[in-house]
Amino acid sequence: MYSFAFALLFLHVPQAVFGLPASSLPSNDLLFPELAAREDTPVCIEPRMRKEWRTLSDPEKSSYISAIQCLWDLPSKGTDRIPQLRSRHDDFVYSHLEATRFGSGGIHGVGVFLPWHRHFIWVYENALINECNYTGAQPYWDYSLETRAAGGSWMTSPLFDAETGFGGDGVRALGGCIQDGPFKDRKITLGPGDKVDGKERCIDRTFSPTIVEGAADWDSSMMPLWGIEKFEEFQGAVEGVRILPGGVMKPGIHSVGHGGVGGEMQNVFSSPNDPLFFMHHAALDRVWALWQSLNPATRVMAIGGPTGMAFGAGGMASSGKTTLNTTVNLGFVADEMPIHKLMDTTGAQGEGILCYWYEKSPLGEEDMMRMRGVENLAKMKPQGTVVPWAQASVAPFA
Ligand SMILES: [Cu+2]
Repeated sequence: MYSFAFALLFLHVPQAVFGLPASSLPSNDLLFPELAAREDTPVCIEPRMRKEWRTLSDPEKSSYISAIQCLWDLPSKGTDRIPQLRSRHDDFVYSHLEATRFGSGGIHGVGVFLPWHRHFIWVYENALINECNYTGAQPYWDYSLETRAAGGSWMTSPLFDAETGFGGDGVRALGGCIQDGPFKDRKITLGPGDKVDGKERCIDRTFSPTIVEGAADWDSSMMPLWGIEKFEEFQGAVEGVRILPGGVMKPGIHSVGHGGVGGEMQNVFSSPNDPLFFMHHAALDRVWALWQSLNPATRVMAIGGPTGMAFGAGGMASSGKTTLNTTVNLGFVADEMPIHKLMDTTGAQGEGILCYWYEKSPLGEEDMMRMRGVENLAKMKPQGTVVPWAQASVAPFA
């Protein structure tokens, strides 16, 4: 059936349809139009385009930051349940904090890790748009741009700009509190740990600038991800810490974001207190979406991993197996959602509810990976064994 949605999406990507080489595509084109342009797409006509932070104009950056401030200034919708919640932003922090508690199986090191955070970002993005009049999409962060190989560095990242970004490092002598940028005067109360005691503190950061080298560069860190075929193996590679032959630790990119920023971002429970959390998890979600797009037939609906983690004397024990019918629970900020509805960012498969895609990063290496083909990418599979993030959180790259 040639649906209206199908036709509209084709209008968005004429160059791709007529087979011009990828290099002639303007940067705002859909990278993988075939994913978005399936004719069975029921509701996703115009996917939100999530862009890399540095491709936003200054007014776009400032409108995103203002929308976050708005969530912080809006009242909580959950005070009937949790009287300590002080703002709408707190509602999201609490959602993550509560879901991280192991009594519910947790959301890290388990099969719901990627879909849970995907839904979380989606609901947060919806709140920015629907409750704070934000007209853009959730931006993402391409960590590979901060590596030497890409001519960048952590410390000069535009993400940390005091005027147009999220502000920079904390000052250790001042309790690690951030001293510049739009959030320097924000007081947070949820956490640390899963504490909900209403005690005020600052947003703190403790940068580990070297973390991106050897952990987020395109050639040695990102390329080996694409050829992994099994979902659990892919999740482990992005979420956990890889132990290479000889004992060298290579953090997955989930650890790069949390460990590189440090401070509140290192807090497994309350890290969404730092707005960089959402840039970071959009980055991770994009990597998952790119991985899915390389072999949509098998990867878009691929899920697995344990449903819960329990810490015991013998380390971690897992229980159950995550399936497409396992639900993702964000507490009071969203309806409970079966995973199958969250697998396809363009909503076409699995009765999907999502509708967004990621615009190409300025790095431009995605085209290269695309051209190599999955068979060739599979030869680059990563080395070593993986320790899940929840377990590795006792290590420096939590
Ligand atoms: Cu998390």
